[in-house]
Formats: sequence, structure tokens, C-alpha cells
Amino acid sequence: MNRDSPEKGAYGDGSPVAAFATPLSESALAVIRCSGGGALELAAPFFSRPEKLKTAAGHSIVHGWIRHEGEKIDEVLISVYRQPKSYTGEEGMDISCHGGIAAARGVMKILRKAGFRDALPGEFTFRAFMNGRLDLTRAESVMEMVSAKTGAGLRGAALRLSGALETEIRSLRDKLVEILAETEIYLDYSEDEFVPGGAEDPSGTAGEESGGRMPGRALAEEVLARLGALSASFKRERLYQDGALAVIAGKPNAGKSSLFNRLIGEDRAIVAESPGTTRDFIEAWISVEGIPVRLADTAGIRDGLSPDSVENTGMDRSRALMAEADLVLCVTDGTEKYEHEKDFPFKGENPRLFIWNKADLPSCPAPPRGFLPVSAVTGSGIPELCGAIAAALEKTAEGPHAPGGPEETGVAPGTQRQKELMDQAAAPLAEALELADRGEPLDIIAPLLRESANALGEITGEVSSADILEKMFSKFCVGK
Ligand SMILES: Nc1nc2c(ncn2[C@@H]2O[C@H](COP(=O)(O)OP(=O)(O)OP(=O)(O)O)[C@@H](O)[C@H]2O)c(=O)[nH]1
Ligand SMILES: [Mg+2]
Repeated sequence: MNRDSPEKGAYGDGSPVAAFATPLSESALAVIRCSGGGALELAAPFFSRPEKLKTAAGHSIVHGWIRHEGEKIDEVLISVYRQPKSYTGEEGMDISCHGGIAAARGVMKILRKAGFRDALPGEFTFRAFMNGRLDLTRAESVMEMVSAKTGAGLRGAALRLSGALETEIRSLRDKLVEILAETEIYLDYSEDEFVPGGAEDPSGTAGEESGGRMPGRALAEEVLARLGALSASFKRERLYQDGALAVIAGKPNAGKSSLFNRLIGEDRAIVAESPGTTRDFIEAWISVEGIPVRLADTAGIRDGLSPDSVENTGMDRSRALMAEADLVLCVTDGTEKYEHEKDFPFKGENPRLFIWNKADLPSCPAPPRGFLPVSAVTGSGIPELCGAIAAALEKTAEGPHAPGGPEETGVAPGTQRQKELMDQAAAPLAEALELADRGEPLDIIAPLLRESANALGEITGEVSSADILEKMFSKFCVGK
């Protein structure tokens, strides 16, 4: 693997760096992460047991005080890492100090004095990549692990962190390289000496014409199908990683806030008998069958203008939020006369679910077709509603199903970068197959195969350039 190609910028300069690995707030502990050659030597003069720190074995913990000019700053535990057995592959330490803002800041200040530079966003993971500890798909999954919101989201990220996508991409690339190698062999012979599909051809397709024959054609088709399935699964993967916005909307008093409280499992929104209770929208993240959903309760929308200007502003905000929604949960009061235009006086193309609320009341008739009966008060119909929300969101993220596709293996691209490179690998491969069909010579097909293999190499980082890497890692948080 060639990790020397990117120029060494500030990111990869190997100098000792430090950063908070935990948020700076009042807490029991805070962790400051340090990495780089000579890190232990640099920190030792500011530690109560300098010799102990300098000679500590890798994966051991040293207890002592961070001090400066005779003043004790904080009592800490230092986890020591020796090159190359660390996250970054460099010598390093994790300093566990007290979580108070002053204590953690005090230790950080001393580290700067000692000569540590503040780590750039994602610099630890960047170094891990440069030192061959991780490929790019795994490096990116580190960030996904941090931002995962539900168990399902975490599982996808963990699968990539454990190398499932890396293995898959490498295997697809190996197949392309194999086809390419065979193609090159054919190219090295002149046509009258060696005819693909001729007597010497191990594929045993003797007698067929050389035009249109592409060695490993079936394999190339297999790779193309797999790339298509992987790329198509990206939308669904993003749904589980980033989540979706579901907006509760409907007439005043329909029970939107009651439903919101029921779905989030706590009494957050004000519920009252009088219509026009909710003015500003409230939102909360919930998990709906593993999908992170940003659920918003909005002000009720009634037809025509209300004399109350605050209510009108609230209605404007509801409409604006609905326009952004991945799913609009249209709630109606089942005990009232239902008139579609009056109940849902809002337009838009966004997918909708229709909810027939207050089903617990005897005065509530059976819902019209297409409505889900629920009671925000008793909770009846809520599991079915959650199922319907999950199904509707899944539908918005649906891709074509392919046998052996990601829905079976669970492997999917986790970032836009990975998805785009999969498409960039698929396009020349499809073109190569098309040219072969038309009987075009192998010497114009081979470069397309190479282009495809290179795009796959970029996914794992086998082929990479400095600017792309820096751009990627700068999206990480500091301390990762
Ligand atoms: N019996 C019964 N009452 C409900 C149900 N859902 C809401 N309510 C009652 O309906 C009234 C209005 O409920 P809210 O949740 O405040 O309605 P809303 O749609 O948020 O109203 P606005 O914020 O004014 O637009 C309250 O008195 C609720 O207790 C339900 O499922 N069953
Ligand atoms: Mg309300």
C-alpha cells in the first residue's frame, strides 16, 4: 500500500499534537489525547514522576500529577502507547484528568507549553491512515460511529469499522485487476498468433471471433451488478445514519401535541382543550424502528387568516417546516366532521401519512380509507403508526433490490465520497462491456477497466491525493 504519495502537510507532519477527546464541560473525567514521536519525553518535565513516564511500557497506566513551576495542576492517569501499537501508530498518551473545565484546560495549557501543537480536526485518524492502521473506509466509519443516533445506524458504521466494506471493495478491485491482467496478455500477442477464444484460450470458447470477446466478461458483469447494488443502498444507509424529518401537521385541536408527546414518550409539548395552543414548533429526536427521526410538532393550520397575528406567524412556520419534511403526519380529529380541504389546508409534494386521532372516544366513527386510527391518549394504534412511519421513510430511500445485494450482506457505502466513487467505477466498466458487445478491440477497452479499478482504489485509499485526504479529514471533529 502506498501511503507516501500525499505530501506531508501540517496534518501528517508527525509532530506531537494534543486535543480534548471529550467535550469540555463539568463532568467526572476529561480525556486529552496526545500523539507524535517524543510525546512522552516532552510531557515528562511537567509530570510528577518524569522517569516513570519516560520508561513506561506500552499499554500501561502511570499515575501522578501534572505540575508547573512547583504548582500542582491536576491529578491524572496517563495511558501510555508505544509506536506502532496505538490508534495512530505513533507514540502517544491519553491523559485522564478531572472533568472540570478549569482542570482540563489547565492540563491542555501545560501541554502547549511543553511543545504540543493543537491537533487539527480528524488528525489522529489521518495519522492512523497514513501509518497504515486503517484504510479510508474504516477511517470514515470512525466519524460515523461518533455520530450514529440509533442502534441500526451504529451497526452499519460498526460493520464498516470492522472492515466489511474495505474487504468487499478490495475483492471487487482484485477481480477487475484479474480481468485487466488477462486483457493485457491478449494485447501482448498479435491477433494471428493468439486469438481470444482460439485454441490456446483456456476459456475454451474456441472458434468464436476475436472481436467482441472480452476476457473475464462474466466476472466483469458480476462486479458491475454488485457496484450498482452497493451504490443503490446508499440512500437507505444515509436514512439510518442521518435520519429524517417527520412533521406533525393538522387543524388546531386535532391532538398533534398529544401525539408528539406520546411518540417521544414524555410530556414536552403543551396540550390544552382550546385550539391554537401550539405556536412555535417543538422538535425531538426519536428512534422509529431503528430510523433516527427528527419529530416536529407544529401550530395547527386552519383555513383563512386568524385575527391573531401570533397564530398566523405560527402557521407560516408550520408550512415552512412541512416543505422540508421527509414525511408529513397529517392528523385529524376523528370525532369531528372530516373535510379533506379543511382538515389539511396545505399543499406540497412531500410524502404523507393520514392519522385518525381520538379513536378512544365513543363518538369517533371508523376512519375513512387510508387513515390510521390512533389514540394519542390511550396509545392504541401507536405501534402500527410507527410501523407505517418506518415503512414510508424506507420507501423514500428505496433502491433497486439485487440478489446478494447490501440488504442481504448489510454492507453499504457510508459516505457520499464512497458512493460517488462506486458510480465512477461502474460507469467505465459498463462502457467497457458495451464496447466489447460492439466488437471493439481490447486496446480501447483496457484503459476503461483501469479507470474503474482506480476509482475502487480511491475508496480504500490505495490510490489517493493529498488535497482529497485533507478535505476529508477536516470534516472530522477535533480529538478524533
Ligand atoms: N380523548 C382523546 N382526547 C385527545 C386525544 N388527543 C388529543 N386529545 C385532546 O384534544 C385536545 C387538544 O389536544 P392537543 O394535543 O393540544 O391538540 P393540538 O393539535 O396540538 O392543538 P393546537 O396546538 O391547538 O393546534 C386536548 O384536550 C387533548 O387532551 C385522543 O387521542 N383522545
Ligand atoms: Mg399543539
